Amino acid sequence: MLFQANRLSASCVEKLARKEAHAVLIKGFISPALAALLAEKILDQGYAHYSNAPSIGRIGMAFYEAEGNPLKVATYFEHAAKNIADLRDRCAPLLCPVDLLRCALDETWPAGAMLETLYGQKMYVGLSRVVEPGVTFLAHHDIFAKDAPDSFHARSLEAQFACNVYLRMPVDGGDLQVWDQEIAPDEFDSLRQESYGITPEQLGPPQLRIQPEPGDLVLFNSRLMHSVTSGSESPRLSLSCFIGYRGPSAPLSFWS
Ligand SMILES: O=C(O)CCC(=O)C(=O)O
Ligand SMILES: [Fe+2]
Repeated sequence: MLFQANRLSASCVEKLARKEAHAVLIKGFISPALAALLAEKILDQGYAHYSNAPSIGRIGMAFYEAEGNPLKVATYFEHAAKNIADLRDRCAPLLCPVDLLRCALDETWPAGAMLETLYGQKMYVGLSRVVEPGVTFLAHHDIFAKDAPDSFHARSLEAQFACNVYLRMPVDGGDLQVWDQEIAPDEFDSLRQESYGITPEQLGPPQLRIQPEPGDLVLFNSRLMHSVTSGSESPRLSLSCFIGYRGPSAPLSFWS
């Protein structure tokens, strides 16, 4: 089920946590005009590609990319603060939507919302993700404890939500698909083999298909299988992070 709200509130988070909604859509979290200006500024300075999903462009480094490799984990933390500042700088003097998201959730969630800490270090938040026309973002799940299996803190999450602010969308496609299906980590790893994901066809029809527009915010349960359909003509740009949920009286946390 998709829950649509006019603004981000505690009830959006509660609906996801109680599994009453698979996803929450907030239309116009920022204005389409601001989204267009930000997209231009962010892409202006170029971008790289995921080391473990080379068809997808990104600015910043996702924790998922470290794949538990101690040197890569060290690199991730080394660049965390600088990468947060880099997105803010690219947006300046305009508002950085990830900062708005962090404030909005802190203001609405009774226990507050803060940057995630792992191994005693502050994490990075605010990955810019670019999907080129014709590229399908394969079906996958995102589970923090899988990326940091040795961390009690990562394992203590009750739920994990993916959170995306869309800045630029292709002419057609670029839809987010969510399946009402969780696959156990080991089983998914044997299905995907060397790839980061599996073809959406392997899962049958999705439960939800969301066509975000520039400026929209979508939150969804990231443990459910999800994918992005290929788009036409122009690249798709979104700002992406995760929100960690540890129960109704614990702070929410942010990381990428
Ligand atoms: O870009 C999207 O719509 C979703 C991408 C995704 O896989 C995620 O946010 O975890
Ligand atoms: Fe994902």
